[in-house]
Amino acid sequence: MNKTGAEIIWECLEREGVTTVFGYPGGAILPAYDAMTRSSIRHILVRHEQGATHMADGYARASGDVGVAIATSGPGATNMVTGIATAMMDSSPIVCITGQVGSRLIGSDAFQETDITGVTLPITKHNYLVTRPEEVAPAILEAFYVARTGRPGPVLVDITKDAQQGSCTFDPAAAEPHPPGYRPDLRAPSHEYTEAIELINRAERPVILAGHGIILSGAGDEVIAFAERGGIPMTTTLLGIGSVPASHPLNMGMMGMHGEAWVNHAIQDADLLLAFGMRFDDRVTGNLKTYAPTAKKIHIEIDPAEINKNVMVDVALIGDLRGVLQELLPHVAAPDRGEWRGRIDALKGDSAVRDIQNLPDNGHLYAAHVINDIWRETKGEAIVVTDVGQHQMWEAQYYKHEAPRTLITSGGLGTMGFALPAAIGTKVARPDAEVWVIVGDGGFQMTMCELATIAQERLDINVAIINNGYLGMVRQWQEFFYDRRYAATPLLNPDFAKLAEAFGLQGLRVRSRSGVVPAVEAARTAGATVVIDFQVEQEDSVYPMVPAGADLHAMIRRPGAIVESAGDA
Ligand SMILES: Cc1cc2nc3c(=O)[nH]c(=O)nc-3n(C[C@H](O)[C@H](O)[C@H](O)COP(=O)(O)OP(=O)(O)OC[C@H]3O[C@@H](n4cnc5c(N)ncnc54)[C@H](O)[C@@H]3O)c2cc1C
Ligand SMILES: Cc1ncc(C[n+]2csc(CCOP(=O)(O)OP(=O)(O)O)c2C)c(N)n1
Ligand SMILES: [Mg+2]
Repeated sequence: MNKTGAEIIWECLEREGVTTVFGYPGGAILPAYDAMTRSSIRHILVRHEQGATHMADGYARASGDVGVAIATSGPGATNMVTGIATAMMDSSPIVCITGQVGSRLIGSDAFQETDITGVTLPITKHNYLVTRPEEVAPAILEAFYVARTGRPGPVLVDITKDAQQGSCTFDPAAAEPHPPGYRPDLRAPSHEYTEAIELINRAERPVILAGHGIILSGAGDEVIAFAERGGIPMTTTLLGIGSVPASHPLNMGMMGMHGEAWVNHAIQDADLLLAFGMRFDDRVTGNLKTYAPTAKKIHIEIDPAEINKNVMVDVALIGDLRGVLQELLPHVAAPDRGEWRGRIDALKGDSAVRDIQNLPDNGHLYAAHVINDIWRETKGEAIVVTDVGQHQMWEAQYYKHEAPRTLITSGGLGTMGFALPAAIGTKVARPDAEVWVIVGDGGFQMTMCELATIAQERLDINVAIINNGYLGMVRQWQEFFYDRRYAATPLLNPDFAKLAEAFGLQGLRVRSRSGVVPAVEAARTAGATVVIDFQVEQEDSVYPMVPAGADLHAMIRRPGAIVESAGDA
């Protein structure tokens, strides 16, 4: 059947099961927008193309499906760059479709021409420049295949205006994806399995490092079975939070720069690290020279490029985590590792049961209180989308996630401005879920224009602004490492509650601890978006903290233990 390139775009999206796209129109993508009027797909008009990419990313992280963002050429496409890089760093599957100037104008500095495939080459898993209508279907179908298979990631398809306007016969069957040289299904040789099993069964002090790959692979049950069988304690990365329930007795909490103190000590004392779908980020390892010095390391990972990249490992099992664990599981022995777990418990001391809510109200409102209250009120069942900074770390410490895909956060790129748009994508993917945004006063102002998108789409999202009057995480570094010279970190903020009202949304302001629960309840029952401005302690810091590049066990501890999150080991 004869169709225009523009029509083929929507046919292919429908074929891939896409129901919603996030986008912003402009000249070079106009033919596609015109054809959209004949498609069943819902289009959400964003207020900035960065927002579209974070929405697609949030959609992907919340659902496990591919998220889709659309923009015009030039500034529309370049506005997507931060969102694409964010998705790339965190292995999130999105497809971005951009309009491009007419193929005969390419290279002429035409109006709104940017070489976006050149710009995004290092931050996409793959990208395509499509100049003919015949290439539209193969490129889009292949883009989805590449985005979702193997290690997921962002793929960009740049389509010239004439390729959208021209027609060709459309045969989806002929357009089946065959990317040359792409091998998402590599497997480790069997001797690596034998060596892994020997190391596992011999280990006296093993620790499982539970990463984002568990969520991407859907391997939570296998990881729990593995841990329970071997009596092996687990710790999660930031992006691994939710991969195994926070309440599982073998789950020790988060590792790394702002992880639990006892976890970092356990890693440094371990004789075996089992890295499950995690990539040894520098926030996780600290100084590589002194990282887990006594531990053998087994890395289970889908992307061979990650093996021996940061940490040299003894055994590497390449493949999809779930499949690899299913093969290993029957061979995992169950020696008594009670002594090892007891040693870790001793490191926790009283702090493991400390309950910040029961500390006397000293007139100060701490971010930790707000987040802990949100956790209690939502019974840990909400999907929380965080921005980047101190509030992000406090969320990781104080909101206990029980299920995968319930914490959505930018880990690798640490993109401020991520939360609000990513929450929109999350809510669209999971309309029945309760969605909370936890965002700093700084990051909120980077993408707060998307409140208009929320209003236009009548979405019900709860927004908690942790307003400390500072670019808090940077202020903390200035406090610790730059003699408290607060260069360019104090913020003069707008009235966030009034701002929400200007968008037609409800705004609340909370300054005291007693005001937290009523505001949270009001937001939960409003049936529409409520923005709460929580005015918290301005100069609080996140503890413990491993200074960048320091040894993992060399943590800075809270001077006076008021609301410390980790142990006093
Ligand atoms: C302010 C700030 C502070 C931070 N502090 C910390 C901290 O204290 N602790 C911490 O942990 N992080 C912290 N982070 C986050 C950190 O930067 C990294 O993003 C995070 O550690 C990465 O976690 P990950 O390796 O599990 O996930 P990813 O980076 O997403 O890596 C996942 C890995 O799994 C692999 N994979 C994907 N699919 C599969 C599959 N099917 N099977 C097998 N493998 C698969 C991928 O190839 C990849 O190597 C911080 C970030 C910020 C912004
Ligand atoms: C786009 C972007 N610019 C700069 C930074 C560097 N940075 C990391 S945390 C932070 C401060 C965040 O402040 P705020 O949003 O108020 O959150 P808080 O730390 O106060 O909770 C900054 C500037 C970043 N991560 N992202
Ligand atoms: Mg702040």
